[in-house]
Formats: sequence, C-alpha cells, structure tokens
Amino acid sequence: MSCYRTLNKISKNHFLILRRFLRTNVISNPHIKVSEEVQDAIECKKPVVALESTIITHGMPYPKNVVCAVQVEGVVRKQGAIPATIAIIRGKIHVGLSETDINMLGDTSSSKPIKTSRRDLAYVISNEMSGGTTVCGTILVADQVGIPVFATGGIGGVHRGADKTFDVSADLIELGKSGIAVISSGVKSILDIPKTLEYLETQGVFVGTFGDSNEFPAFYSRKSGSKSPYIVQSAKKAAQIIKSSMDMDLKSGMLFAVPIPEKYALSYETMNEVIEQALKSMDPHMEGKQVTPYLLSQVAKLTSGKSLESSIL
Ligand code: PSU
Ligand code: MN
Repeated sequence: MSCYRTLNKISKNHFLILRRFLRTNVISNPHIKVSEEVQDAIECKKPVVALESTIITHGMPYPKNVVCAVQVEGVVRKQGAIPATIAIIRGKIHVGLSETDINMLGDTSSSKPIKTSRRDLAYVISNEMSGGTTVCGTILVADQVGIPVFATGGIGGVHRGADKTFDVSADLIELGKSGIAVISSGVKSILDIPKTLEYLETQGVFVGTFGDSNEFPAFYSRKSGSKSPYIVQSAKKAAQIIKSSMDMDLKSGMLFAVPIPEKYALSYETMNEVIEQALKSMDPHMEGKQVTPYLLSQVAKLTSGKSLESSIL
C-alpha cells in the first residue's frame, strides 16, 4: 500500500516537474509570448489548432481578412478546440491573438507587417517589426511551442515555371521537417500541382485527401487532375495516422487536403483560365515573396471577388 502511495507521489512530483519544465520551456524563449488560454490548453493537452497570419496580412484585402480570421477562430472554438493564431507583433512572436491584434495586423493602412517565412524571422524579431507568419513560419513556431495541428486555406508550393525560376515555397521544406499535421483545401492552381505533390513526396510528407475521392483538391475546386497518394475517410482515421507518425517519431509533416464543399466550389476549368490570365499579367521581373500575394489579388480581381468569397466559405 505504502509502495503504491510512494509511487503515486513520485509520479505526481514528476508530473509537476515536467509541467514546470514545459511551462518554462515555452516561456523561457524571450521571443515567444503564448497567450494564457493557449498555454493552459497545451499543458492540459486540450485540443489546440494553430492558424497562420500571412493570409491576414498579405492574402486578403482589409476588412475581409479580419472578418475571415475572426470567423475561422470561431469555427475552431465551435469544434471544441482552442485557436492559436500565430503572428509577430513589434518583434515578439505571439501564439494566440486578441481581436485587437488581428485588426491591427489586418489594417494595412496603419501597419505594414512583413510576410514572415523561416528566412525572415530573425530579421523581423531583431528589428522589432510586425509580421504575418506564412505556413512555413507558423509550422516552425507551432512546433516549438508544442502544437501538432495547424489549419489553413492553401499552402505554398512549387510555382509554375519553377524549372526556370526555382520558385519553390519554403512551406514544403518546413512541412518535411516538422511532425505537424496541416489541414488545408489543397493548393491553388496558381501553382504547379503535380510538381508540388512530387516535392512533398521527396520531403517525406504524408498527403491524403479527406473524404471518399483521392483527387487532390485545388482549393477553389474539388478536382485538380492530380491524385493524392491516399484517401483519409474520417477524422478518426486522420487521428490514427497522426498518432502512428508520432509513435514512430517520424518528425516529418502530414498534409490532409479537405476539398471545398460542392456548393461553394468554382469550376476548375474557369479558374485555370483566370489563373493563366493572372500569370500573363505578371511583371516578368517580379520574384520572391511578392509572387503569391500578387497572383492571389489578381485572381480576386479577375473573378470580381468570387475567388475571395469561396476562400472565406
Ligand atoms: N496560398 C494561398 N493563400 C495564401 C498563401 C498561399 O492560397 O495566403 C500564403 C500562405 O501564408 C503561404 C504563403 O504560406 O502564401 C506562401 O508564400 P510563398 O509562395 O512566397 O512561399
Ligand atoms: Mn516563392
């Protein structure tokens, strides 16, 4: 009996030490501020969903960006999880934002946050700037604070013409080296989808389409002409894949592609034409991090905002 009591006491002490370790581990990084709600959820192993912020700062115009970000947080809460939107505010990485923070980041008339991927992070922090974290930047931070699930709209990928430009999003590399599960609506066909899938395979990233078709979705449309290597039929199956990946300590990411519901989907053929037009209108000297935001805003213009509506829905 006393043995059990001692054991119990030891494990309780261990738990407290571990808890303190986890707490200081997150908080002792002077560059990261985790909100109390998110911190508590991580410690108590409640479900937490990381969310990116480049979509707020560079992916959509104001005020739709702010409305959408707040709505997405609401959807996460409705499912019983805690949202952890990640962004940089005056040199500090925040995990879990207030509505005031989201509004400040989204209102680009008053602030000019930097699109922050891995290569930008140290510069933005050391210059006390604000930044919207890309999928790459968000994965990096989520991984450091111990959030294993991240939801977003569309991830970056291999750009069309990458054989000449070498434009491959750092999102794919980060996915390859963090054991995180990213849930998205696939990738937009502003990218080269077959090459993106090839690249993910090379990086060792699991890719599965959620539902009963193995067509990899192209964000605005349910089809893309490319196949996902796997079908994931249910949330339970997805959870089992994530658990097995953790058990195996694979330390490489998983991409669960959830097709847009039929009623909000736009035609793949029409979107392809629009994208071709957007690509043609691009200044041939445009490069680097400007390419994706430019193409997204052109597509929104050419569809008179329809593409934006289906992004939000
Ligand atoms: N694709 C979208 N919407 C977006 C982005 C990509 O459909 O808002 C943003 C994401 O934050 C993504 C980033 O991580 O653009 C990729 O940029 P780049 O291609 O420069 O790596
Ligand atoms: Mn790029």
